[in-house]
Amino acid sequence: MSKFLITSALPYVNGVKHLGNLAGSLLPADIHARFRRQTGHEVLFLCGTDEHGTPVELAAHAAGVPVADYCARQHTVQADIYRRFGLSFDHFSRTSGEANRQLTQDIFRCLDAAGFIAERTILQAYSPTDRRFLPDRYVVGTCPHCGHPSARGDQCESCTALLDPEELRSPCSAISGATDVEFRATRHLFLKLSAFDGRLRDWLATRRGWPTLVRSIALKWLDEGLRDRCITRDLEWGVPVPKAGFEDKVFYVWFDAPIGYIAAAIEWSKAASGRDWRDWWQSGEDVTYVQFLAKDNVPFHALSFPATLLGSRLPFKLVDTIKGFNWLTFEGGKFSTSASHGIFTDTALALLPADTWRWWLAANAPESADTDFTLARFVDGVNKDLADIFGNLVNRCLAFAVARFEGIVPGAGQLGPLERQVASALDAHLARLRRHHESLALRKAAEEVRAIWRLANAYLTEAAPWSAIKDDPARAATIVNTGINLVRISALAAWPFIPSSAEKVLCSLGETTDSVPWPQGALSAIPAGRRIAVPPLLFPKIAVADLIAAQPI
Ligand code: B3M
Ligand code: ZN
Repeated sequence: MSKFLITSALPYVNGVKHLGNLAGSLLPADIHARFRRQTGHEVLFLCGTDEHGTPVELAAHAAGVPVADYCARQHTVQADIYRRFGLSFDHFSRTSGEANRQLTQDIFRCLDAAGFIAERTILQAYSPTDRRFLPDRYVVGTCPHCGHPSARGDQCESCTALLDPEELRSPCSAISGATDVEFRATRHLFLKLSAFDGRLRDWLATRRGWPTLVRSIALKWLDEGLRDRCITRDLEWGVPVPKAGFEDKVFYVWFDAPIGYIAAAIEWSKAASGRDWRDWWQSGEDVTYVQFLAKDNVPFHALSFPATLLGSRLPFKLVDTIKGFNWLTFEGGKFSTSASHGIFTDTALALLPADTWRWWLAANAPESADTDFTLARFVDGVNKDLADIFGNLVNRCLAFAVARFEGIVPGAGQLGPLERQVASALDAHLARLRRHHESLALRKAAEEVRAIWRLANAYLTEAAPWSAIKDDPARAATIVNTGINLVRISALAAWPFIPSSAEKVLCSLGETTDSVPWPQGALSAIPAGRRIAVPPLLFPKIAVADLIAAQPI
């Protein structure tokens, strides 16, 4: 069995994330990690909080606490939320940790020794009002490429272009709003990205299975010509630059953040014996590395991070597949942390169980286009899929078994044409489900799970054990036995998407949930004579009005 190294983009530590962050990297990465574990692969699933950079400093500043304290607190808050969402990280790290500091400095030294670092004098935004430099997000203005009015100094969120602050039109300070922004000369270090053009092109040509979205963003960057990137900043919070003359500067957040993926593995390795991070990051062919991230993160993962690793000449593995996502919008507008627009992950958990959100966000993942989250679509979708289809299947089948067979799985007699039909349809669904997971097609995989639930429901309706029981109890027993096995397979197929509900169903069937196997087509896995129970109501119907009443959104 091959090994899968899976990472989700590291959420900034600056406050609780919204559903868009969950939908666009964390959740799909978790679903894939669960699927790979389920199919018997060895998986290392890593994530962590991205704790450097101006967004974090700005948030700590706004909260009026020292940055380090702010990060520690917010890391715990996010880690707890993700645990409650069922995100099955093997380790949830922090980029401000010692491992990342050391590794970032080591990689920098290697890049410097290899001649890929250049010293240059640049003009940096400076605000006399604020009496400080304004790197990256400390300065906002109009995007020179698309005209977006609140582009940040490092990147335009609207068109994803990476920016240098002096390119912004009408710049102003994000701290004070001051418009007296001037540009002062300061010495900085650059990563010579332009030197990697050919190697990145050749490498990209060997990568398979990347979504068009990701490949086209990467190629667009190459075609426009890679520019050397400034990797240092005039800030106090960050990884210190280990070079004479630069002691008062730190690395740019996007230099150290992806290195945090490797540092996370190092920490994981140190936490228990018998683990070696090198088996994952330096072992070559038997590890497949898949990254999950939103489209604005593509340039860093497809170009600058690979260039950093290639240039270091250290034997690190490069990513095999990048799964990038479009945006989840909220009621027609952008989810926005700053404007408190949208549903945040802590609020979501206070309103409904994690699985309800997980299901909808996966089934409607913003894969080929942006997806608009509306309360009406959400409520309608989860009521139909989870309450009417899956919940109803579990309840009608198991309640009947409990009422008429005293909760003991009856033995199956002769299987009829209907059972054979169901078994072969099921095989086809499961094969497709596996292919969709393998090709990271989240929506299609969810559709296939739904199709399995429907198939099981249709079987019960057609076989009608409640009629058969009247004059052919042996036939009713066969149907109930088949139905219970269909419920098992439905839960196993659903597990990567809605793990906690799937586990409740499996427990009520007397199945172990220590490791959840891939659903095999066999409709006879649950032996006759086993005691089963009806799980508590899995998915009560929800209404838009209840959600708004519980938490005005
Ligand atoms: N924190 C950006 C983001 O959350 C950034 C990702 C880092 S991945 C190494 O969009
Ligand atoms: Zn733009």
